[in-house]
Amino acid sequence: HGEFAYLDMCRHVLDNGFRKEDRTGTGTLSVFGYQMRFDLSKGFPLLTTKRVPFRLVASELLWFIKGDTNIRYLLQHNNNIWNEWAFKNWVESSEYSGPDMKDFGLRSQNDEEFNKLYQREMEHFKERILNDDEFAKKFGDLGPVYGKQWRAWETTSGGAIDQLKDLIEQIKVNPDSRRLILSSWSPEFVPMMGLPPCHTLFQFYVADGKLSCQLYQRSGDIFLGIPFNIASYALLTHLIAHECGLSVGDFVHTIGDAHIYTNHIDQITTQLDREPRAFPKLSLNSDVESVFDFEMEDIELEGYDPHPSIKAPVAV
Ligand code: DHF
Ligand code: TMP
Repeated sequence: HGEFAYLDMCRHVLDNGFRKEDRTGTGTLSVFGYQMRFDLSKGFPLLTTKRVPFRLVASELLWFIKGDTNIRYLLQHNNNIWNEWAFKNWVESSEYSGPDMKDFGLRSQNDEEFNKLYQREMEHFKERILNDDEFAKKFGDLGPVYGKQWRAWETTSGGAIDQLKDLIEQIKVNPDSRRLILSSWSPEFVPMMGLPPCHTLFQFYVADGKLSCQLYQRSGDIFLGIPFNIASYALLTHLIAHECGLSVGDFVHTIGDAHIYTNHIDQITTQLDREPRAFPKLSLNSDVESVFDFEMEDIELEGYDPHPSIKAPVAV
């Protein structure tokens, strides 16, 4: 079963990871350099040993594809996965005058009184992003993150490169190319990003009528981020293959710092006790041709029957 690629990595990091402190103050078990491979023709690699909310994976990917960097689109799709990083900019800005939210990520986990205060501020923040255009423009934007680098990479001459459009074109006209690469890592802009890109660079490859994708992810949160990242790149590969008239090959996932946060160990242990079930199947609306025209209702999963979801706090 394809899911063992992921479960084996969890086991490997639990058994061999170094105890390593990290930016968020949480602490991790970590290894450097790990690779997984998923054969996309054998089913869609959405984990079944816990429920992974596919709707959130898909709306995040469409958000990248649109070139959007503002969380407003995500909130309009009931997707809250990027809220903390926009909220952080807001509460650290000079315009914020509410209760002190310093270290809200850690404090909301350890202090129930503070957590209530934080939840209230976050609700208020979301409401303003959705309803106040000026506010959303200023504080909903995460900076020049994925969407910007994928669709409008700034050049020294003041132009912009649509890396995703160029990549798809190259896959069509030059499928044997060894340069089918998209990079989100722009050293000039990294300091301005809400979070420097975790999925840093990816490459496509065509052989035998099949499209494969390899991702280099510099940093991977094994319990929360990676299940999303696997599904997201699997979906991207399907969308591009669909437009290019190719079938899907492998998704190769290469990770730099692959870590389990110490407050996710119980959750991973629970997950490892479960038997994987059959992967679901992805079904795309055949009336839509271009990757750039897909909407949520054009993307459907069939036969997803996972074990129950497992909650865990995200390290901010
Ligand atoms: N920071 C950290 N520390 N880990 C991450 O995985 C991460 N991912 C980011 C941004 N910053 C990050 C963007 N992607 C969740 C999943 C992906 C993601 C952010 C958050 C997450 O919390 N997933 C929950 C469900 C969330 C929900 O239902 O709203 C899960 O159980 O999968
Ligand atoms: P870092 O910038 O200090 O590496 O922190 C980023 C954290 O977010 C790290 O735990 C990796 C995780 N992450 C993912 O695993 N996947 C993602 O897609 C994103 C955005 C973050």
